[in-house]
Amino acid sequence: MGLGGYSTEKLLMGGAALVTFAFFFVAIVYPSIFTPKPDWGAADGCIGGQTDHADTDDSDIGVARHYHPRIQITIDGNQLPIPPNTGIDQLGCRGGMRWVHIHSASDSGFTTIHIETPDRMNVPLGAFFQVWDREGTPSLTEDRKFDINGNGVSDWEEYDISMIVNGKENKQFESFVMEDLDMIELLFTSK
Ligand SMILES: [Ca+2]
Repeated sequence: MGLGGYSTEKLLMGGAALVTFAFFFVAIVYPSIFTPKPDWGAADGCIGGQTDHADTDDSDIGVARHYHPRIQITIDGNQLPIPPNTGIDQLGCRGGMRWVHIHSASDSGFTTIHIETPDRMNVPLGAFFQVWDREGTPSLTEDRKFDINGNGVSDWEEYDISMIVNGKENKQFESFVMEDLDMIELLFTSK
């Protein structure tokens, strides 16, 4: 039996269709709901070193996850070198390594980013730029802070910026949550 002349089966099918429609509506209108929320604190993590925060004890935290996205940065057609050992034995983490760091770097291809965290975390690309000290003042939004030339001015004021992840254009930029083996290409073109 159904309500108002509709069979129970039709009501159920109608309900299922409505739920499906609602899902796609939300997915299209609010795609950010399905985007992982970045853990910005990941830039402050330190393995095995002395932190500058007396109230934290990061140095004794074990590493539960260790993975390797890769990055290549091009400015006006020229690859930007990333210094080897970025995030290792730096201010605030003497004798240790940031949770996000570089060992060896490539001048002619992708450089491997090492991410080592005590738990499953959503480490955003911007965390690497914080560790690298290539993060300027906020520009268009709070999250738009690339400062690839280290002049303290957000690159969003200075460059047209595009990003390709695993061959596809990506608009998340600093907020992009990196996964193992991601191939991240950042292209900066002077305005
Ligand atoms: Ca800049």
